[in-house]
Amino acid sequence: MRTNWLRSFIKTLVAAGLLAPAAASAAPYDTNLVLNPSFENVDGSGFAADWSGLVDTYAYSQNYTGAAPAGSGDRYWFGGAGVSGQVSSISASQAPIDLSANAAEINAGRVTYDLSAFFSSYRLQNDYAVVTATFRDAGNAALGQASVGSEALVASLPIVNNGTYVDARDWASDATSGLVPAGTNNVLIEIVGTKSAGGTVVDGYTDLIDFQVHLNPVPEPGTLTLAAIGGLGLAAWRFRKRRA
Ligand SMILES: [Ca+2]
Ligand SMILES: [Ca+2]
Repeated sequence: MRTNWLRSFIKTLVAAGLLAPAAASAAPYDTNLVLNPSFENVDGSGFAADWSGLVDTYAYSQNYTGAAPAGSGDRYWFGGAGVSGQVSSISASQAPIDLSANAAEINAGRVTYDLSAFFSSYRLQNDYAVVTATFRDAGNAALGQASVGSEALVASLPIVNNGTYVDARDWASDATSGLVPAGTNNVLIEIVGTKSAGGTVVDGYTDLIDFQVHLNPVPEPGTLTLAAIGGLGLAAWRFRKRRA
């Protein structure tokens, strides 16, 4: 009974405009929107929180790679068990980043993104990870995609002696940026790790995944007007000079 009374009271307040119904809050600009982006939040088995699909991580202390990137903590995503003798891929993703409350700025063409991550692999195997951001509309249909990481990137990584292996792979970052497509409602972040036919485990290593959106300023009409006036003045001066 008490709950019913409270519910009708809240309804009355909403109807009277005294209480706004809960609305999605805008995603913050200039901050990493990926949850557990460094895979440091793990359970006792090394499974990364906030990710679904393949959630296995390795510790840098296992010494499978070159030196850890700055600020990368203790762990990274590695890919997981594959199938011996076969090319195989494995993936992880997380709950989509909600940009529905940023729609006005996105549709005005004022929102850009940055996507970056670090990558490495197991020795000379060239297993690799790709991190993808898919821009989706309110019905979750893809409007566009951005990705970092590739087989070519991993193959180009320096080979170093890390004290355990003479042929360990270094880490390197990859980054891309662009305009958030008009109509974007949410962004799905996904990792796909792929291994070649050699080996068994998928060793497409990635860490420090970073996806940010940035709000660009509206051009100031005052500045444009002054520039236009300046340009007109110059044109008039040139015209006079030519006639003189
Ligand atoms: Ca990490
Ligand atoms: Ca492998």
